[in-house]
Amino acid sequence: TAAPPERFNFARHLIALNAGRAGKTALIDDAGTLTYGQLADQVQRFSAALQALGLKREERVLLLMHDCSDWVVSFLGALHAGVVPVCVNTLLTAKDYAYMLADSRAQAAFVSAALLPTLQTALETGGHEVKHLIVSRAKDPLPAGAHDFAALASTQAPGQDADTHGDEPAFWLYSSGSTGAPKGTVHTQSSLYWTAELYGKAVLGLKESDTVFSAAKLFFAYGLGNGLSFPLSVGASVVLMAERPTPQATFKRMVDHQPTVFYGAPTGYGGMLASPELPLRSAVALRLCSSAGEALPRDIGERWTAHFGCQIIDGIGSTEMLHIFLSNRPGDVRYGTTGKPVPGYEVQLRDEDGSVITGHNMIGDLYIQGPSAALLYWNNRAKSRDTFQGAWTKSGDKYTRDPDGYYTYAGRNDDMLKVSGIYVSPFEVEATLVQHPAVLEAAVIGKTDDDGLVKTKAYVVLKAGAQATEAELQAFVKEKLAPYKYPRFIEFMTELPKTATGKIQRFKLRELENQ
Ligand code: 3SK
Repeated sequence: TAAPPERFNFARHLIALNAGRAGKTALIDDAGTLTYGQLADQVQRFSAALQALGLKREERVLLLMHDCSDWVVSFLGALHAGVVPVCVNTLLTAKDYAYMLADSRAQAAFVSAALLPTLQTALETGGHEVKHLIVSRAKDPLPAGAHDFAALASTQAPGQDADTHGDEPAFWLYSSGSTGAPKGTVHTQSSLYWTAELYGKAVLGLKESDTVFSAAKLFFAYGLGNGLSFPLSVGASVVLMAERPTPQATFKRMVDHQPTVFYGAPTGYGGMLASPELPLRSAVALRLCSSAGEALPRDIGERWTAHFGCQIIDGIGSTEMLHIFLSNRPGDVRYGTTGKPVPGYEVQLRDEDGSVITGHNMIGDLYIQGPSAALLYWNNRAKSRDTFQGAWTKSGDKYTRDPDGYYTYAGRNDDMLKVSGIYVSPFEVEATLVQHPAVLEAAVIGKTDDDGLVKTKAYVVLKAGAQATEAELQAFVKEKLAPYKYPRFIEFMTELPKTATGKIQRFKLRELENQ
């Protein structure tokens, strides 16, 4: 694959690439469609509008929006202007956004009208002010001084792009760890190019004739490639959905818009297979499906293929590497494994001493080398050094490799849990549970359900004489943290297993679970 030129702007690159497709549908969202010509026009106008507002190259802007064409225009418009979008999860709390605003020192925020109240709480309570608030798809009058997204873009003539360097910080994604605050992961203009070339084109084989649909939202690294950089790099059409990817909502898009490529996570595939509304094979147009976020259980892959006649390409990526670096291939799928390294990336398994494992079926820590690695974590030198080790990036995952070269997931080497494809820190959930007046102690572990998927389970010891129900504690966590972090199961105990020094023995709880 040819390297991008030294001066490289990903938005400019896409506009040039699709110049001959002005009349072709680029984006289909819940409100309508945008052609490639309209998309290029809106991106260049929005870029000019940002510059007219006084936003400068390298300044950060918060992007907090539900998936729709405005998300794509905001992202590419900012990149075009050299302004750096900080793309954040729409499921978080005002406290989380307050942290991200202050950490990134965002100078503006692009926000969906439905998310404006949460953002306003973050701005009021967090102490970091933005100079401009740009609201997408507002039905009610805007707060004083705020701009309407559509009006703002339409008032400007299309602007000139910032002639950025390919290695210039272009956008951030927040990555969470088992302890500490989320880390602003700084990506370059060229990392989007590399993932589209190495994975979207070379592995998935996306084509101009495809219509793609991703249940994973654009604010996830997985969704950003799936629904933006990959399809727009081949001139394909993209279906965008603002609502939660329930089976019903997903089926509706599959039937109404006939996507040929679908991207999801194992929990979503499991939920769809279990749904009585699962459409017939003849009602959809799927030719290829992709999975990431957590290891795809073999049974789910096999049942999906038996029903729809198309394979699920399971891979693993990371926010740090931007997309998938280890994957199955169309025509070479071994369900139950994560496949082989994606050409253009090198992977190593290392033992506890850091030596590279050359043997087979031995568990090692997974390290990756490739051109889409992030530059660093913002404001966090210690964690940057620990993760970005020269050319190599530590993934935090454990893997084995079989004699045929296929890799199989063997867990995390920290305590992070992946639930429905999203990281959850057990410590954060425990720290929240013990804030409940009835809870003395709590320990959270991953429990594998009947589908082979990991769910959070909390073991809870109540204070003497206190009472609480499972539902009450679940609601308590949902109220304090992003709701997806609530423990799916709670078991009450009289005491937790501990070492002589009082440390909770989580492994004993895991053993209990897997008996
Ligand atoms: O979860 C994954 O495997 C993944 C895939 C692509 C991009 C980002 C991530 C975290």
